[in-house]
Amino acid sequence: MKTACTAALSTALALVCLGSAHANGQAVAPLQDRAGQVVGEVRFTEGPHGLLVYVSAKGLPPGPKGIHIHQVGTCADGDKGFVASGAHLNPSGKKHGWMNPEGPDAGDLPNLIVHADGSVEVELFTTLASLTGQGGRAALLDDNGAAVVIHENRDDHITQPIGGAGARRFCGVVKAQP
Ligand SMILES: [Cu+2]
Repeated sequence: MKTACTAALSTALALVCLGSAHANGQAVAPLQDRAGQVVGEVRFTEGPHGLLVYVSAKGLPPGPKGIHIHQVGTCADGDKGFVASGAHLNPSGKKHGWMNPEGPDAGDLPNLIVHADGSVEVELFTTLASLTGQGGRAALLDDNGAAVVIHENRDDHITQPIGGAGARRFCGVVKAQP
């Protein structure tokens, strides 16, 4: 993409090229457990109307698990349960929950359903977030970054502040991909 864009910059295609580079932005969040072991990853791809969110992880208890985008880009406090990643990404101050009339907040995502072997692989989509503010959507790569957090329990999509999803089990700092 970068090579094609550089070549196109001197042509009338430059604007088209820049638009498409913007739309194809990517970021990755390597997931770690509380002991700092890498247990999977989350990949974000910017689209014209939202973010594709690819999740791959292992070592989780089977069943539904809440997953959210949290507002601070740190996972350095695994020993304390990743509380430093803060609350959900929520610049517009909405209530938590896809099923909440006053929600959802911009960090909300559907639950993961973990297989009996502890693994999960899924592609999600959110129209509420962006990498750098595209479409006026909440930005992951803002001044304090963002982290993806996978919780211990199911998110009921309505209870405040996190749908009863419980402790923070896995965490990944979102980093822009060149
Ligand atoms: Cu959360």
